[in-house]
Amino acid sequence: MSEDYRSMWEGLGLDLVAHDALLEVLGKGYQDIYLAQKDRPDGMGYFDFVISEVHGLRIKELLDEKAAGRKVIGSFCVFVPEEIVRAVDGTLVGLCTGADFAMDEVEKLLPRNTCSLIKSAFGFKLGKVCPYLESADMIVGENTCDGKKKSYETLKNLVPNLYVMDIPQMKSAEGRSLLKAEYLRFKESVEELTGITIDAARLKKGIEIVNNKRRAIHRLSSLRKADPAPISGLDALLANQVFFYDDPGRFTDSVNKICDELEKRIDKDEGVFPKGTPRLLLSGCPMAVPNWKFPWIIETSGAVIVGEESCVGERGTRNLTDDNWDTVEELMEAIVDRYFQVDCAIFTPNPDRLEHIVEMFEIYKADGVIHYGLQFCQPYLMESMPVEKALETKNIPTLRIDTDYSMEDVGQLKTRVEAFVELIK
Ligand code: BJ8
Repeated sequence: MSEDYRSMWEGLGLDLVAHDALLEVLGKGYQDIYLAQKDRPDGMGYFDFVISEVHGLRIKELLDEKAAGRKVIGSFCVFVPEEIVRAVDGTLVGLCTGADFAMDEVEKLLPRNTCSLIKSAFGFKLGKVCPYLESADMIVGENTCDGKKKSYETLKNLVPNLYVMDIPQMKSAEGRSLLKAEYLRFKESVEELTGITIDAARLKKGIEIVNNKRRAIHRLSSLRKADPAPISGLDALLANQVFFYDDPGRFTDSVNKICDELEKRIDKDEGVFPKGTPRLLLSGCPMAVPNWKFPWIIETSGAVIVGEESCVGERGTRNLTDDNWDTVEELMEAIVDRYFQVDCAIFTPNPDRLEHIVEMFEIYKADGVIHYGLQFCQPYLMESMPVEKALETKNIPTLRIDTDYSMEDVGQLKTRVEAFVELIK
C-alpha cells in the first residue's frame, strides 16, 4: 500500500501496526482461498482488485465523497434501507466483520458466549483497524437479535454517532406499522444529517440504484442453476459481500460483465467443477468479509455451493422495491413492503424462511442443504432444528453446522462435510 494510504489511515485514527497485521491476515486468507481456485471467470479480477483495495482506494473514494459534502452511513444489517441513504446522495457501507480481532479487549465488554459477528464488530472498533467504522458520519444499529440489541448499549460508549433503529419481531399489522414508523424516523434523521429534503424524484433515484445492484445479483444467481456450475460458491459469495462496500454503479456493471462471461461458459458447457459435482445450498447466518472458512471447506470437499439463503446472499437481495409510485409517501410504503419480506430468524414465527429454503433448493437444483449457524446465535441455531426436521420430511438431505471464526474446528468440519457429500452423491 502506498504511503498516501498510511497517512489516510493515520488521519482516521487507525492503529497502523494492528492494521498492518489485519491486512496481512486478509491478504493471506485471500491468497490461500480465492487465488488458489481454478478456472475462475476473468471478471473476478475486478473483485480481486476490490479486495486488495478494500481499505485503500475504496476508503479514499469515501473520503473524497465526504470532502465533497456527501455522507457515509455504516450499518450492521440488511434492514437498514439503502434507498433512503442513496436518496440523500449518501453511501451506505456494511460494517459486519468476519474475523476475530482484539478478542481479549472485546471480552472485557461482552460475554464470551456472544456470536463471532458481534464480537468481531467490537474487535475492529477496539483494535482501531476498520476505516469504514472510522469514516462513517452515522452508524446504524438495529434491534434484531438480543445480542446485537444489548451490545449497542455498550457500543454507544465507543461510537458516539450510533443511531439505533427498532425492528419488529412479528409479521403482524403492528409489526409493519413499527417498521414504517422507524423508516420514517430514519428518513428524517438522514435528512437532518445531510440538510437534504427527500422528494419523490430523489427517492425514486435511490430505489433505482439499489434495485439495479439487486438485479445484477439476481442475474448472477440465476446462472448458478447450470450444471456444470459456471462460478464457484466462493466467488459468488464474494460478489454478494462486495455488494455492501462498492460504488453501486461500478458494482452493477462488474457483476453484469461476469454474467456475460458466465453465459458464454454455459453455452460451451464449461464450469468450475465437473458436471455432476454434488450441489449444496448454504442457509443460515450471514458471512461477512473475510469469513470464507466454511464455503472453502465445502468447495474443497468435493461439492459446489449453488446458492446462499443468507443476508449476504438471497435473503438480503431477493426482492426489488416497487418504484411505480409518484409520491414520497407511496414510495416509502413500497420500501416498507420490500423490507418487511426479509425473513430473518429474529421473526417469530418465521415460516417464510423455510419456504424460501425449499424454493431455493428446487430452483438451484441442489442435492442437499447445509445450515450454517454461528455459535451462540440463538435465532438461527434455534431455527436450525425445525428447519432440519422439515427438510428431512421432504427428503432433502440436511447437515446442521455451528461454528465460529476460529480455524480450530476446520479438520472436524471438513470430516463432517466430506461424509455429507459422500451421502448425497
Ligand atoms: S436481517 S440475519 S443481517 S439481524 S449471527 S448478530 S442474528 S446472534 S446477523 Fe442479521 Fe439483520 Fe437478521 Fe440479516 Fe445476532 Fe445471530 Fe450474531 Fe446475527
